[in-house]
Amino acid sequence: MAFKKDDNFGEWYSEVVVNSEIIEYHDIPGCYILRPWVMEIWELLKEFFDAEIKKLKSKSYYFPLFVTENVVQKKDHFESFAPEVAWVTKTGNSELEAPIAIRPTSETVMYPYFAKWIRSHRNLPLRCNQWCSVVRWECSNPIPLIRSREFLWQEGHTVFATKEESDEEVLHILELYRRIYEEFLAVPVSKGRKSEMEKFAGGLYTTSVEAFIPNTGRGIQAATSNCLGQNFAKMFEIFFEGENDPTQKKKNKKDKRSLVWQNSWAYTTRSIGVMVMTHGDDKGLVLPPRVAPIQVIVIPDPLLEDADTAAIKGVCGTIVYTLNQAGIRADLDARENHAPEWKYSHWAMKGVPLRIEIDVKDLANKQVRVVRRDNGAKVDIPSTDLVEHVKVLLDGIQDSLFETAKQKRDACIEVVHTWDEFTAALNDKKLILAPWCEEEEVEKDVRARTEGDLGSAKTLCAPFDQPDLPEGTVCFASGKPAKTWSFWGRSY
Ligand code: 87F
Repeated sequence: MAFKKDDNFGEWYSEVVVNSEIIEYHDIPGCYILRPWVMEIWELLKEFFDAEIKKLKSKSYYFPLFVTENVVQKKDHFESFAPEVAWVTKTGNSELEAPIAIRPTSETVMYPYFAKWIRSHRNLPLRCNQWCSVVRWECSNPIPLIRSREFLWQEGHTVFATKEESDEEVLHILELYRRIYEEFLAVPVSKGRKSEMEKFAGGLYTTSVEAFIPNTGRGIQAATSNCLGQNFAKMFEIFFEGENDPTQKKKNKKDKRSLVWQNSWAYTTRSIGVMVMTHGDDKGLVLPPRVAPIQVIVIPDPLLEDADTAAIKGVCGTIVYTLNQAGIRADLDARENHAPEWKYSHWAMKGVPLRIEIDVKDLANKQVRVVRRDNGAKVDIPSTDLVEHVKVLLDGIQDSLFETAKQKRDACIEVVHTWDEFTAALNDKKLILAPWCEEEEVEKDVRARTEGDLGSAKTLCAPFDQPDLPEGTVCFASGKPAKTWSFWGRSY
């Protein structure tokens, strides 16, 4: 590695994602090739999340990549996003009569069909999820996995008869997102509610999990779960005929139909970028065991004589087999064109949590040497109870990566009460927790007053986990009575 994480974080990140073989740059700026090492991580996350939402009776769909023109432009809510929409204007040599948009998100593709499919309360809830890629032609500086012009995500779109069901699901999904980050990627996040300025404009309210990158002092939206209320139902005329329920609000007195309640929620391959930024070090990637495509790499050590070679390779093969049988993702690197030291740094670069080395001496002692990627600790373990030891080590690495990341993140949180404390903390790359009046004008004003080369400060979320807000506490920016504690900072 030519760059160090603490010296030049941006260059370090670009180097890590390429050298660890997760990303290759493409000739179109902002577009990247996702190689097997990152696709396997994505698939492990997908396996967990897909199984969880299927327990909630979510069904898989696939809607077209293309959106007609009027559908993107007529809806006010998407107007602000318009500059990021990519268009197809030509097929072969002929101009299209009407340009076709490439989906930046699928509301306008899906909801006309929801209106068609939903007739009565018997059609509800409708729970739809698709795994796909979307295109947002961003012009700000792209970062692999973090801000790319095409990215992979899941988008869930659900429809309910009541607000209660909708509210409950928003939080259930948000908890799944927290688990993806904290239990799989070992990245600490805060659950909370987005401000009026930062929420999805088309919806009623937006909840999110927010992560923080200490090196750059930037917050990053890690995933969102939106309650859309009935806004889209009105726009797309999605009604259902209920049972005779006098409490249900009707469009008009004669109308037996009610508007549906909707949610939408998504997380993307950005999650893996956040994980790389959080745990990576000057030797490369550091993977949490639960998402590591290979959890244990077994490397035979220098071979002296033919007899030793065969014996060592044999033992290595048996170890891999035994670990695999126990459900551990282990693999053997038996390549003869590379020295063991080369293999050590290769697998360190790729972030494999544990490496097992075996040499002649180990062979004789019926033991193996196990080396941790996260802290370099080495232990000699009897071959006989390897499986148990490896399981304990992998769990230990998973916990320790999370704890270390959480300590680093927590050390960045700064509670401020005044504007001066706020700007000082911002310059200090802190994750700021401040009492706020929750007025949109004040957030606009904070953005304007902090504008500069690094971008302006904005709210990340109002964490659900609120500290005490004593009577009389005032907003750090406006001096008006504070309504909530909110996280502020620069962000990705
Ligand atoms: C960019 C271009 C066009 C974000 C965009 O949060 C439209 C959009 O609608 C856009 N960038 N958004 C908001 C996406 C909202 C919503 N979509 C479904 C979600 C969850 C998944």
